Amino acid sequence: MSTILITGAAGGVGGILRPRLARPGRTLRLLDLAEITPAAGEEVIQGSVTDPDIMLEACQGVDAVIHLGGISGEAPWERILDVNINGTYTLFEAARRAGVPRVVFASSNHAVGFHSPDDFPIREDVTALPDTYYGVSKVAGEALGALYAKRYGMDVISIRILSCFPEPRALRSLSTWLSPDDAGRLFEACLTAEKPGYRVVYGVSENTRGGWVSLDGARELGYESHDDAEVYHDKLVAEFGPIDTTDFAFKHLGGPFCSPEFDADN
Ligand code: 15L
Repeated sequence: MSTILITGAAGGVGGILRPRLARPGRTLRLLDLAEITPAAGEEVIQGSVTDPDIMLEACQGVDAVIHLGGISGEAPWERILDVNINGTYTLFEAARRAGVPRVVFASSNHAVGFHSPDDFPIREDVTALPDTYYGVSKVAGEALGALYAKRYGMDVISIRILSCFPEPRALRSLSTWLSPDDAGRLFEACLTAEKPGYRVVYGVSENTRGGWVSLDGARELGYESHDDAEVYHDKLVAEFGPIDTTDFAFKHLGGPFCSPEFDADN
């Protein structure tokens, strides 16, 4: 019997993971500001990751937390600071106080988004080069994870997710797509790997046009990709035109997030 708390469960990645992490005898406790209709094996807490009382209640009796909660793109600094950085601190502190042994943190490629193709495949231990305030919040979340792992002995895995959507959405995602089923396999590996300690891994499928980031860390945890964005190649080229690797989207790992014009409205 195990209970897994998923914060931000009403979001895109939450919706992808819920059916894929459901198991007999496992409870998925779903937390979000938005209303969620629970399926079998699920329970719901409506509230904010920034609320210490709600987070402490949500962490009671939990075997692992998947922390997806927060703003999933660029936003004004004050909002990023409150929701993503303070919210992630609040989650880790509540998990520690409730004795939760493991946290899987949804970090992002945008924590290291300014690395360029010269650095490909980007390794798990590269210098943080965030491309946005959002990316800074993911660096901060990874740092909090390291602190809580080393100081309090929690197992913490930060997954630098590339592009996790039902289907690849742009030419860049032919290289960066994390398919829904591969996401399920990766998060399950992070939940079940024995004594991982503190780890940083990348979350991406084994795409034909991939190789932008290392998959060594994820594979060490038992992840195996079965999917490849290439099956969407013709559809995307028909929609967006031929791939031009001199385009800005291909200059850095973080793609459009690296543009000085990229802001909260993008
Ligand atoms: C992310 O971190 C975002 O949450 C997601 O919406 C995508 O923009 C993704 O990165 C990406 O880089 O494709």
